[in-house]
Amino acid sequence: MSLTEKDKVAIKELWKKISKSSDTIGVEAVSRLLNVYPQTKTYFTHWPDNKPGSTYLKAHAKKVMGGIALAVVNIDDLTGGLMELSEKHAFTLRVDPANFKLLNHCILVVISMLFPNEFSPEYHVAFDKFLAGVAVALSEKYR
Ligand code: HEG
Repeated sequence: MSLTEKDKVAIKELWKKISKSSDTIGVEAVSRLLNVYPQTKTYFTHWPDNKPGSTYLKAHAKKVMGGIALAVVNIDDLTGGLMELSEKHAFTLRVDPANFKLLNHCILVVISMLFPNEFSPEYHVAFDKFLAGVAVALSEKYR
């Protein structure tokens, strides 16, 4: 499922509108991930606090959204652009790649919640496809 030129334009346009709220999107999405899919909490047991106000959660959310920003920049080569991150998640962090889809879902929910007017059906479809591509790219090094 590759991104069309039209998808790429939509993704970049949407990112331009929402990236200034990147920190908020990240904290909301990661908090939701831990609450809605509590099994994901097993990866963060080394944090003294995993509540939405947690500095650990905030710092992690910032890194995750930095990864999304990196993916937008590397939209023409997600696999190459996210290679290092994929390696890290596969071999150092040992995150089950099924979890990427769970976080993607939370990110979409949060964008629609924070940007009810901007997040059109066209942007929604394109960004959903983009996040699926990010998940595939992050899963690349597992095989
Ligand atoms: Mg991952 C660290 C990006 C999903 C678990 N994640 C990181 C880091 C980045 C990142 C940039 C910092 C890496 C470093 O230290 O160099 N993560 C990232 C993206 C996505 C994602 C872009 C999906 C869009 N991560 C994800 C999911 C889980 C997870 C779904 C588990 C449920 N990530 C994870 C853990 C760490 C990172 C456990 C280390 C956190 C820490 O030590 O505090």
